[in-house]
Amino acid sequence: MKLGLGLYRHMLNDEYYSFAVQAGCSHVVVHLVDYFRQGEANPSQNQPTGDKDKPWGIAGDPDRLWTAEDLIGLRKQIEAAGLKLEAIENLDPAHWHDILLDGPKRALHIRNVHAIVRAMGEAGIGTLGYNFSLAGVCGRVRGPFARGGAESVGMDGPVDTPIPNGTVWNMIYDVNAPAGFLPHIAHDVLWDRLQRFLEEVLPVAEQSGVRLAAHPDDPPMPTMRLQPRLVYQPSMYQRLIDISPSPSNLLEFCLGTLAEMTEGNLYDTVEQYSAQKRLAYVHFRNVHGKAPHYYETFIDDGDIDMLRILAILHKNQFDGVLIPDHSPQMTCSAPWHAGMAHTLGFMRAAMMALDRGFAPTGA
Ligand SMILES: [Mn+2]
Repeated sequence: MKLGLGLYRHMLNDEYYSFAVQAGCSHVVVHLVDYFRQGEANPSQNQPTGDKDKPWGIAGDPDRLWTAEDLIGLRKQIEAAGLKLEAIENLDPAHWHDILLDGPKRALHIRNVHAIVRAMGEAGIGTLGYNFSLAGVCGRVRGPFARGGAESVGMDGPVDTPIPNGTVWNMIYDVNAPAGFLPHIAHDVLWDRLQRFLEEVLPVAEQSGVRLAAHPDDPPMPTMRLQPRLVYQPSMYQRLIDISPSPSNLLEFCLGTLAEMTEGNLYDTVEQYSAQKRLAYVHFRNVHGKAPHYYETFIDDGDIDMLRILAILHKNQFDGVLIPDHSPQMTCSAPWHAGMAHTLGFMRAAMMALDRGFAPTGA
């Protein structure tokens, strides 16, 4: 297993690459979507949070796709810093909103995703994380929930405010959209949209040597903002996998989100999907509680026995990348860095112990 760090778009520079190397990382996962653009409720030195029903920010330029040239430049910069570029996490709503919404630009947006996947293949970037969701990561609150009063993110109940027109995936893709709200759709309608997306994109992904990696719905609720969600219980990941046996149909395996789900046993879930070799990479995060009442914790302080998780991954010979996902903000002048350094130190120690044969009980 390999240690990685997820970096937001504004962190893609030598200062953050040095930080990752210093913390013992060999890999990075990059976000190219600027979640924080004009998002007043969304501080950039934290994970993107927005407010309970305020979006992260404004999506990118619909006409400016990520090109092979852009991506080759990024990969070279990261390699020059001594790291490997493992994955790009998330598509920009500006480039694919009508795939999610089944809107009039759907065919164009499928071509957009094909172009991005081909560019990634050309640049030698092998994994694209995505999150097939209308409401996106939304409806959460911030507060001093974690150990010692550290600022963390959580949920304090369902969020049923409707999604305004021009917004999807918690970002605004059309600032001039007419007043009104997204019409409600049924779960199976959204499953059908995902299936069509995979059927049209997986062949190009395979040809390009790119793996698609699906994040579960965060927070994992049957609906958020009156719209259905797809993977909100552990068993629903199997439905996604069963859509296609393609080697490019994989998971962005988020432990925190899986632990927030109300059904199933997390250790059985990790066993089930890692034994099938369907994990592209892992979000290594801990939480306390279950949706819709949970909060994110320090890595050593939540409901999940992270050592037991690592032992299961090790047993099933997972050799991919683990990244911290999120951490509470530590009280100091660099809250994000301190939280990440704490998490990475824990992960590195746990991985070293496992390599030396220390096995946690219960694995
Ligand atoms: Mn995650």
